[in-house]
Amino acid sequence: MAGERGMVSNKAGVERRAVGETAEGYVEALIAQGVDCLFLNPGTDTFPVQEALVKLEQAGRKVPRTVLCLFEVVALSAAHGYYAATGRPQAVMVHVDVGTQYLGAMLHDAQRGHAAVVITAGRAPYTTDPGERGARDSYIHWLQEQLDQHGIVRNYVKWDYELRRPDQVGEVVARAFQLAASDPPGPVYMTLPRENLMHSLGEVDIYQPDRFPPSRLGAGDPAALREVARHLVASERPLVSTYNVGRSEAGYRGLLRLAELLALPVVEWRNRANFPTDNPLHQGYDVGPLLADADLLFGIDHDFPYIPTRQRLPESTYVIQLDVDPLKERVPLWSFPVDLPVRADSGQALDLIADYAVELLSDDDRRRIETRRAELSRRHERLWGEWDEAARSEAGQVPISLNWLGHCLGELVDEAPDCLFVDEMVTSNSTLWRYLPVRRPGCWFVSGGSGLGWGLGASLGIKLARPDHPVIALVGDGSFMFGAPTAALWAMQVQQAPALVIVLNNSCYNATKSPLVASYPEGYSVRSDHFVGVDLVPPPRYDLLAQSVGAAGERVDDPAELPAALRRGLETVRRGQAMVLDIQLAHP
Ligand SMILES: Cc1ncc(C[n+]2csc(CCOP(=O)(O)OP(=O)(O)O)c2C)c(N)n1
Ligand SMILES: [Mg+2]
Repeated sequence: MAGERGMVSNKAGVERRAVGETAEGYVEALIAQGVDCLFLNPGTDTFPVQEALVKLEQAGRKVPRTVLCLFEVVALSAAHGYYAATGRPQAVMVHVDVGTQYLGAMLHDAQRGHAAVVITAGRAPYTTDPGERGARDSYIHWLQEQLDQHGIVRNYVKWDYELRRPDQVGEVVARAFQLAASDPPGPVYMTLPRENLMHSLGEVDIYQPDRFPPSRLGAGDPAALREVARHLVASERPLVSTYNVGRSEAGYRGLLRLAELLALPVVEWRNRANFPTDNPLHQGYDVGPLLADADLLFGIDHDFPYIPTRQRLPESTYVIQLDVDPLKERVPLWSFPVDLPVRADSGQALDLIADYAVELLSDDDRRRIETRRAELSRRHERLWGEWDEAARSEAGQVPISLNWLGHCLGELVDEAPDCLFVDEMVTSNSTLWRYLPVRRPGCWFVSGGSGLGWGLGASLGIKLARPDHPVIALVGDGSFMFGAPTAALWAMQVQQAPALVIVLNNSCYNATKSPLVASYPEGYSVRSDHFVGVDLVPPPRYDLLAQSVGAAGERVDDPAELPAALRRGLETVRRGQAMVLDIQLAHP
């Protein structure tokens, strides 16, 4: 039956397609999964797939767009960003063990950031039989075979598999996507030995994604949700602490409805756009002051609802954790007391909790809630007022103050509310959050892990996913360099997926310096004002680096020039050119 397309297989949920080699089957399986982008760094193991992409495209198939990434960090962070912006997993393809190694810290970010990504790597050919297509034909094929290539990533991925038989390709790819996207989402890894990729198949079974969908957590146990509602209604001094509720639009809207219904104060550590910053119930970014007095802590999609060595949870505070993974099963020690852990998709659970709460509210409850609403509103006004004043008083400061930068960025967003933000600001984050408004879901993206180098690639992926929105990356100078900027900016230019990259240039690894100062305030480094291993001095010329790949680059050191420079940056990316604005901040 070879030669016909879209034939019925003898297996349920499976369609048979005519293909030449297995590599074509792999591409057909990606097409069936609706993959838009293949983020690729190639090798002598991936060319059968590269050939298949061209062959199928010439046959009129709509194949995934190949995004050549000159460093694997860019490939994986871009796929992560794409998933974060769309909820749709993309494919990453890298070269055997060495390409896998270079995924490095981005794999940690995909794991901790719950990013569904399907990573494939080549695998050294098995055979030396000259009659076998794809067999070993270069010295590297001995060097790049490892005892356990998958062991490099097994700590971080949800599932891994080697394509053992060519005819499995459709089944294995479908399972990879299904498992990656199932709750809680995360990366998966598979290897494709070259002989298998170059094996003549004739036809391949393509598993239809609607018959093999990811499993979803849903709203969770209704009895537990009722219990949450009961505690929230009864609480005198509740506190919501969230990190990630805004990973879905429904989560953002669900929290907004519940918080407004019950006048719940919301403190966020902004991993996503979680809660509108102009809502009077938004209580800023420091959980400490309200936690000290809270009778109820409601953690929602939070990996660290407070830091026990810095912020004290009162003994009597009742703790609820509503989360896709409430006990953090892949974190070896996570010993926050949680009286009521609820495993649920907040995007569905919060609305139900609000429904239950409406049924429970008495007139007395409503009066108490209105008093709380007024108090929280006053606190909100005070916080935002203080921040605004700080920024204005530092307007003329040279080097440029973070508060002033935040203020100017905030004004830019007022003029361009369609901007999407990628945040790898490290120690500048909680200062700049004060000024950067969130007014709608889905406008803010953070890696969710601690592997630096994510921001530039993620910006590329988000821009590819949402071409109509300007993407602004806010990155520390150290983080900028970790992100393989030449590779990332080059890809933005080549793919016409530009971002405005704002480098928070304090010429320092402040995150490494500040704990040293705090822990050794009278130490040798402080007393001699001599610190090793933290200064990026003299700083590289990030603006010139951008220009070397055709992106624009500008250095900004005059605070009065800042608003105009930011506007030029936005205009530049709107015209289609990536741009780096290197903002000169004080050296900490
Ligand atoms: C891949 C990786 N290497 C090293 C670190 C350790 N680290 C954490 S923060 C930091 C410095 C970040 O510098 P920068 O981006 O300039 O932000 P700043 O600390 O100045 O705010 C380093 C090196 C890390 N998190 N990830
Ligand atoms: Mg820095």
